[in-house]
Formats: sequence, structure tokens, C-alpha cells
Amino acid sequence: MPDPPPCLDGVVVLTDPMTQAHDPGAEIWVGVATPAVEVPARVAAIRSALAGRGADLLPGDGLDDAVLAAVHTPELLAFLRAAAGRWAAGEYRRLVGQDRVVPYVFPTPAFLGDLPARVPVATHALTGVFCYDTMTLIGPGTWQAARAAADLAQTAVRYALDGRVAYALCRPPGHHATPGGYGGSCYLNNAAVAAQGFRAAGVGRVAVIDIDAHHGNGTQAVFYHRSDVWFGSVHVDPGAGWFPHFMGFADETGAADGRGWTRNIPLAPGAGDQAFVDGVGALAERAASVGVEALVVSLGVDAEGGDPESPLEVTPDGFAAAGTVLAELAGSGLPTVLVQEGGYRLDTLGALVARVLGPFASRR
Ligand code: SP5
Ligand code: ZN
Repeated sequence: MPDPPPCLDGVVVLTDPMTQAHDPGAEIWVGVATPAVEVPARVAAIRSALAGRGADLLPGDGLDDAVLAAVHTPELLAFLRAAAGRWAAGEYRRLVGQDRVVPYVFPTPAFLGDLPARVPVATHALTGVFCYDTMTLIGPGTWQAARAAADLAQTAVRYALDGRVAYALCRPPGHHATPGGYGGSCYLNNAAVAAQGFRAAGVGRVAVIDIDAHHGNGTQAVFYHRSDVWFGSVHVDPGAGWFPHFMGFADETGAADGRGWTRNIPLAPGAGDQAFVDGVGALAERAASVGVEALVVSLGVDAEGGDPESPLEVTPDGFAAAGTVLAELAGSGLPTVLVQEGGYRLDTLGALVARVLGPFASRR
């Protein structure tokens, strides 16, 4: 017998139809275009699972560009804004049938040596300056959707400071987007926008806890040198061969002023509820011990056993237990925002999100 659907009384759910305007169409992986898994239907799947359970479904109320500019470089923002138009003008569709923005050459240290990275004139070359993989395509609605998602994350902060638990139904997801780059199906870092939004509103110390199956390399990069935002992530071990491959190891603990302000808990492929919930518990304990005044949760549910994008084996009960741990950290007074990240099984996605949110219902 499945558990009854959780009641979500008191939870604010922020949604925007514009988040479905992004349609990457495909992901190019090891040179082959496969159907995208980060699809617009994810929004409807989550929304319908949360509607009718007592949550208040509300729209965003406007993105503060100063907060966005504190997270991302002006170069990345300018590129993302203009990319779809530049690509269309470049006639790639007519030339090779490609109507999405996709890189083909990357200015890595191995390529550049000690020469400076110049700004290439060709759009297909410039794309590799900002996009670090081949899986994260840009189409006509990508910029609008990414901005709408960041708006929802920032709006959630306003509700949280008003005493409500707020969940932002962000799409595209954000935690792989770095200050100056995009990848991993992410363009703008919604969780970082929420954390920075708390800081801009005068909150002294913020924790970001990332429970997506993949390491939140982008969020880590935004705050790695800072001691005002603590970052912790539980995820499948990149050292066992999983995305993002190059970061998310336990010895990454922050640098400069941020030393000790990053914590990574890599899990072996196949890890299930106990390791996952223990990991979330260890992150929650550390976040409490650094005296945080607000909480942002990067809420991916792709650690679930049947998800196509990760080898973790967390069950719906495991997600509910993780939600309980996080809700206990939030207690009755810690301003708390949850931001949607990954999760790719359309048939279970919404129910899993509801299981995490359930323990936050009517706590205040
Ligand atoms: C936000 C988020 O969960 N991003 C996940 C990005 C990880 N993608 C890794 C993809 C690895 C290859 N996937 C093959 C599936 C072919 N469609
Ligand atoms: Zn993920």
C-alpha cells in the first residue's frame, strides 16, 4: 500500500509557466544526440503532484538584477541573453540542421597553454568559453525560462523572510551553473540566487544544503572563497565515474576566507536510504553548528532508485526521512527556501518532491 499523499498546508509553492519555455530538445553525450531528459513536462508533473494538498501556488514577483549580478559574471549573463539570437543569425540550422546552441571547441589549459583566451568571433566557438559540456543546449526560450526560475528562487526568499516555508519550482535547474559558466542542464544558479537574496536582505549567514544526486559544483564555486554562505552537498561519488567528474570530492572544503565552509559527502553508486539520510543529517548538523540564519535546500530527487541519471537507490521513504531531517533543522524559525534541481522520472518526480516537502507543512 503506498503512503497517503502528504498534506502541504502552509507551504508556498512558486511557479511560472515561462519555466516551460526552455526546450533543449536533445543532449549530446559522447557525440550522440539523445532525447533530453530535462524536459518542460517536469514542471507539470511536479505542479500537479503539489496542487490540491493545501499548498499556496503563487507566481514570482520580479528578479532583482543586482542579486543575479552578484552570482554570475556580466560576460555569462550577456552571452546567455543573446545566444539563441546569435545562433539563429549564424544559419547553423540551414548549414547542418542544428537549431540549438551547442559548443564544439573549449579553451581548456591544454589548448591555450599560457596564451590568453581571446574572444572568438564565431558563435560556435564562443559557446565553448561559457558552456563546459555538450549536454546543455540553448533554444529560443532558454533565457526567459532561466530568468523566470531565478525569479522564483528570489521570490521564495521574500516569503521565507515572512515566516513561510517556500518551494520554488525552478526549471531549468541551476546547481551546476558556475559564476562564469553553464552546463549539466543548468544556466543560472537558482539556489545561489536564493542564498545571495538572503544576504542582500540582511541575513548574516546562510547554509545551502544540496541533496540532488549530483554534486552542486556551480553553487560550490559561487561560494567557495566566502564565509557568509556555507555549502554542503551529498551526491554520487565523482571519483566513481559520475558527473561532474572533476569536483565534489570530500577534500574540497573551501579556500581563503571560505576555508571550512564547504562540505562534500560523496556516496558510492548503489547507496540507498541509510547512507543518503545519514549524509543529509551530517550536513544539517554542521549547518546548525556554524550558526546559520537562513537555509536554502537544493532539492533534486534524482537519487531515487529508478532515475535514469544516477546510480543511487534512495526510496520515497528515504526522501521523506531527508525532508524530516531538513525540517528539523529549519525548526520553527529558520527562514527556509527549497529550490527544485534534478529528477527525471516523470511518473514519480512530483510525488518524491511532495515527500520531501511534507515534513515542512504547517510547522509555523
Ligand atoms: C541538475 C542535474 O541533475 N543535472 C544532471 C546533469 C548530469 N547529466 C549527466 C549526463 C550523463 C549522461 N547521461 C546519459 C543519458 C542520455 N540521455
Ligand atoms: Zn542531478
